[in-house]
Amino acid sequence: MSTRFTRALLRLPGRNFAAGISVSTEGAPCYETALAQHAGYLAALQSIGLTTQVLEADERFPDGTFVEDTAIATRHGAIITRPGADARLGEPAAIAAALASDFPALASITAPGTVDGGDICETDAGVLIGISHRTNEEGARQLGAWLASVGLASIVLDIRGCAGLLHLKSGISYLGDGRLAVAPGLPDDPAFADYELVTLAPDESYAANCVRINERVLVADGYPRFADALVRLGYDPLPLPMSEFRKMDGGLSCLSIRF
Ligand code: CIR
Repeated sequence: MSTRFTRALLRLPGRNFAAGISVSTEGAPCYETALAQHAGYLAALQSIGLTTQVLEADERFPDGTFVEDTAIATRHGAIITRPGADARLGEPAAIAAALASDFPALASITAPGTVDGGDICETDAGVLIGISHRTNEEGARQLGAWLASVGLASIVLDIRGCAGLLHLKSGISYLGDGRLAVAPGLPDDPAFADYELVTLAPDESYAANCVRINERVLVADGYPRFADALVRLGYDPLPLPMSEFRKMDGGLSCLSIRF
């Protein structure tokens, strides 16, 4: 199952976290609050029973805490990405080193392909790949070929026309049980046809980036209608404060690589 995990890899935010890429108009994040929120996120993963590894911050990469963009770990192996933002191209090296013992046959995306892990959504049926302003068609092609080689079907969606959506998973998350949480305004793509959609209210769309891990669903704190909807569907949401990461266009899934 694509929602069962035993381990997670994280990286601490650095002191220059606020120098990362952001189009948010919510102001600069506070480093100390970001650290505290990151610690809460780590504790949540540990409370679910995951074994965690936390890398030190590397101030060459202010966005380095968003580790999800640098590698895609699937139930059939892992691949190192080539991030679509030039400033982030150096991030995967440390992640590859950290994952090497768990994934001895690590593959990688090569130039001119670009892929951000945030554009990749694994479900029980396969993998959704978003073409975005970070993940290009060549990156999606390389990734699809690698996924096929490890036995995973994939389907590509173009989200470049979706205003305000940095990554595919900024707007959708797999909840397990054939269900996707979906932000309103996403195109009615045939890729979603086989899923039951749980559509969020427009003013709660940030919470569409949630993470099902075993019996829990990590959700951003402060989005009560979505949390209630999850409870009604039988899920056990675990709300976490995310304000400082949201200011840097990041969500819950970005802060870890789960496998
Ligand atoms: C960036 O723009 O690359 C970072 N500031 C945010 C990355 C968020 N990652 C994600 O949604 N997977």
